Amino acid sequence: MSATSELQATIEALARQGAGILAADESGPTIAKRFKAIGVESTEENRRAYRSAMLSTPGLGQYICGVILYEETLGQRADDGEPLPQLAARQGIVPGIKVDTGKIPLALAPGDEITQGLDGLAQRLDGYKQLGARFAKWRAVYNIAPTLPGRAAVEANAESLARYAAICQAQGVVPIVEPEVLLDGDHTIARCAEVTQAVLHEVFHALHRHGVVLEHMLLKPSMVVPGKANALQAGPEEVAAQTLRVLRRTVPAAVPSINFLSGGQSPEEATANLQAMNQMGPQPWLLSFSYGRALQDPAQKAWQGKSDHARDCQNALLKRARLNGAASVGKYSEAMERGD
Ligand code: 5MM
Repeated sequence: MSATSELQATIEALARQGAGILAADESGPTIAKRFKAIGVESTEENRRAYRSAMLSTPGLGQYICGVILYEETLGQRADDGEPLPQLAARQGIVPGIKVDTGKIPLALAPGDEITQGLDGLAQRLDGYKQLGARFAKWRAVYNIAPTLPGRAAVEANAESLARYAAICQAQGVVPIVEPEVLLDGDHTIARCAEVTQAVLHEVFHALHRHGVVLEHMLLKPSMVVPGKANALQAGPEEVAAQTLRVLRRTVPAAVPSINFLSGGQSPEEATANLQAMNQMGPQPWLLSFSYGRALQDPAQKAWQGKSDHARDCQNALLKRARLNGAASVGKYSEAMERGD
């Protein structure tokens, strides 16, 4: 198959109405933090057991079209020996892989960060493809403060995102481009809108410079929200209106699907915000989810590291997947929270 046909087939599977992406690509330190919160030690076996339980959830493929895995998970197996990427694919869930290697401080730009991982990326993608990965993800992070993010950080991260996306497409791997504007701080929603708009402008300029085919990529942005330390928080209608205004100004209609990250919103908030956006009339792109915490938090609380809680863990995950699937087509209502 040519790289173009591979990209087309993968994008069709990922831009599926009523479904979204499960972000299960927590790196070592992040999954250790999540496990610590439920009193579980982050051993390789615990990580395998948990991620295997999630991917074995009966019926998950109805609402989840793709899963972003961490490198370790790509090589792990379910209890019956089936490789986890194969288990996902059998459920109708396309396996993907986080390919950035994390962020570091941007030199000479205090408070700004840059994401690494471009060296040897083409070769790594070859290996990941052999293990079943068909799409990839790279996350750039932007802190908001009165003077942040600086121009250099906005430009450098856009350039890295675009180079990553171009390398992926050359290898027949669909890139998810994830510019995350963090919600830490006491800034207003207007300031978040200003920063998000500047970031997305720069990202799409860079994608154009590098010849990235917009039809064969997904965007994973943060929603436009006030800083979490701001006393004036925003409801779903305001979040939806502000987010859509920024997206309509910056994201070309050729991008098939926008899959939001949850960024620290509660599971219910993330679902309600997505629902509000999908209620605001037709948009040029699908508006769906690629949540990590907003899908997994209730599942982790139910699991508690105990194998006899695997079914509760799966039920909790399936519930959030189903509700977000409904929100991605504007059919979620708060009353659905009370169902099983
Ligand atoms: C699942 O978390 C992902 C990995 O984070 P680290 O590399 O920091 O360990 C993260 O990239 C995730 O895909 C996105 O931030 C979306 O997750 P949330 O929890 O924000 O929805």
